[in-house]
Order: sequence, then structure tokens, then C-alpha cells
Amino acid sequence: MATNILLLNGPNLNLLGTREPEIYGSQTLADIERAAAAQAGAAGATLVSFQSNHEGALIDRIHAAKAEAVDAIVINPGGLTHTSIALRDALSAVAIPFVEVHISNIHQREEFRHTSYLSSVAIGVICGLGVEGYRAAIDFALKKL
Ligand code: CA2
Repeated sequence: MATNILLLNGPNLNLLGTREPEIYGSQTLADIERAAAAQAGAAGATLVSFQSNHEGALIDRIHAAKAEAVDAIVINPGGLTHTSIALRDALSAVAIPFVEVHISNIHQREEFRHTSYLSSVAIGVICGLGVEGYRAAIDFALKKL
């Protein structure tokens, strides 16, 4: 149902495909963004991608999404997942439904990764499916949001 999707990636996800492939796989962020746009396009929807290493830039992008009539957000907040009340507040403020994605299974990792400030205001959370999680989240947004 979503015709206008925003794919957001947070800090360090621009490094995908360049290191730690045992945790994050070998696809680059550009690969993921290209596949996401194609997936949305095949369903007659549009998908715009944005990555930043800066919390404020992500928050500004979320605010802009409201004016752009974005129907759904798919976000991997990176390490901000575990620290950012401000990112949670931005997502709550715009009231755009969002799916939280983590490439790794954060619950199998260090204890500090087990808590997310976003999950309780997300429509749903996908973690541990590798980069396939983005595809699943976009599929859900296209069909249900
Ligand atoms: O599993 C995920 O997707 C995470 O959101 C990734 C974050 C991490 O802080 C979260 O706990 C879980 C880290 C992103 C760092 O991405 C890199 C990618 C390639 C190489 C190095 C870092």
C-alpha cells in the first residue's frame, strides 16, 4: 500500500561490504539501496534512500519526510538504536509508520545492543536476517502500510 518509502541508514552503515563481512555480509550499501529501489519500483512505488553518520542529519531527514508525504520508513539506526532518545522522538513526532531493521541479531551480541529506544514505537522489528531484512521490511511496507 505504501507508495512512497524512505530507507534510512545510520552511522557506519556506509562501511557495509568493506569490513566485518562475518557480521554484516558482503553487500555494499549502494547494492542494498539499488535493490530496494528496484523492489519498490516493481510494485509501482518509489523509494528514496538516505544514510548519515550524524544524528541531527537523520532527524532533519525524518522531519522532511512528513512534508514529502512519505508513507512508511524503513530504518537501520545503527548504533543510535541503543542511545538515541532524540531519534525516537523524531520518529514519534512525524507519526510515519516505520520498521526497524538490524542486519545482525542484536540479541545474540553484547548486552548493550539488547536495548533499542526505537522498538516500542516501531510497527515491527527485523533483526538477524542479514541484508535480507531490508527486503522483508520493504515488502511489509509495500503490502501493509
Ligand atoms: O545489526 C545491525 O544492523 C546494527 O544496527 C549495526 C550497527 C550496530 O551498532 C547495531 O548494534 C546493530 C553498526 C553498524 C556498523 O556497520 C558496519 C558495517 C560494516 C563494517 C563495519 C561497521
